[in-house]
Amino acid sequence: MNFYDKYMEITRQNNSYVCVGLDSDISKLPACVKNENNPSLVFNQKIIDETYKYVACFKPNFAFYLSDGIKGIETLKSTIDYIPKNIPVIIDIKAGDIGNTMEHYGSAVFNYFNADAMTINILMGSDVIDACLKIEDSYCFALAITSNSSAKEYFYKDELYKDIARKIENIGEKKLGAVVGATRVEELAVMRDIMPKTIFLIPGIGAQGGDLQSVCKHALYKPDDARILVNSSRGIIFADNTDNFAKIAGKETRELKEKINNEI
Ligand code: OMP
Repeated sequence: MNFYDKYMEITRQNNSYVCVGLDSDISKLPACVKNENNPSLVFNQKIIDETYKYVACFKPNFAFYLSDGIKGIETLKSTIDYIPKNIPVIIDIKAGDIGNTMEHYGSAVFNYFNADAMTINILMGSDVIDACLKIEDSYCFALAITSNSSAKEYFYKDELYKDIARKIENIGEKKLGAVVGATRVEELAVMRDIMPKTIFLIPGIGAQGGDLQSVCKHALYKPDDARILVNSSRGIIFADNTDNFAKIAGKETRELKEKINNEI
C-alpha cells in the first residue's frame, strides 16, 4: 500500500490530520532517558507509544539522525521499525539531485528505511520528480512554498511557487504531495485552488508561529476529506522535559488533533 492509500485509511481510523515531527535533537532529550543505552531511540519509542493513536503520520527529519553518525542512522531505522505499520512515515530529507543520484535517495528511503514518503526539493527540475516516479510504491512531498521567512528570496520570484504548484498538480495526488508552510497565510488558498486534491504537508505551526485557524480555513480540499497534514515537531516532542514528557506529548497531540477537527 503506498503513502496515499495509507493516508486515506489512517486519517479516517484515527480521525486525525496531525503529523508528529520526530526531530529528536539529542541535546534536548530529557534527563530521564539520558542513561539509556540509546537515549534517542527510547525517547522516540515513548513518544510513539503515547501519540500513535492521535496521528495521521510521523515525520522524522533526517538531519537529527545524521548528526549522530552511524548510531543516528541505526536509531532512525529502529524508530521506523517500531512505528505501527498502518501509520505512514515521511522521511524529511528534502532531496533534490540528478536522476542517477535521486535513485539512491529513493533506495535509502523506501528500501533501506522502509518509509512511505520523502520530502524533495524540485528546483533542479524534472529529473528529481521523474526519478521518484520510477520507484514502485513511492510517494514524495515537493517543497512548494516553505515556512521560513527567507523563502521569499526565491519562491516568490515571478511567482515561482505557483509554477511549482501547477507542476505538482500535473503529476497527480496519488504520487506527489506539496509542502506548504503554515506561515504562508495569504498563499494557502491560492495553493489549494491550483492543487485541489493534493495532500498538503503543512509545517510551521507551534514553534514557528504559523496560524492553525488560517490553515484550517484555507488549506482544505473538503471538510470530510481535508488532505492536509499539520506538522508539529518541537511543540509536541519537547513540550515537557520531565519524566512525564511522553504523556505530555500525547496530550499535546490529542489537543492539536481536536483543535484541527473543531476548525474544519
Ligand atoms: P518545528 O518548527 O519544530 O515544528 O519543526 C518543523 C519541521 O518541519 C522541521 O523538521 C523542518 O525541517 C520542517 N519544515 C519546515 O519547518 N518548513 C518547511 O517549509 C518545510 C519543512 C518540511 O519539509 O517538513
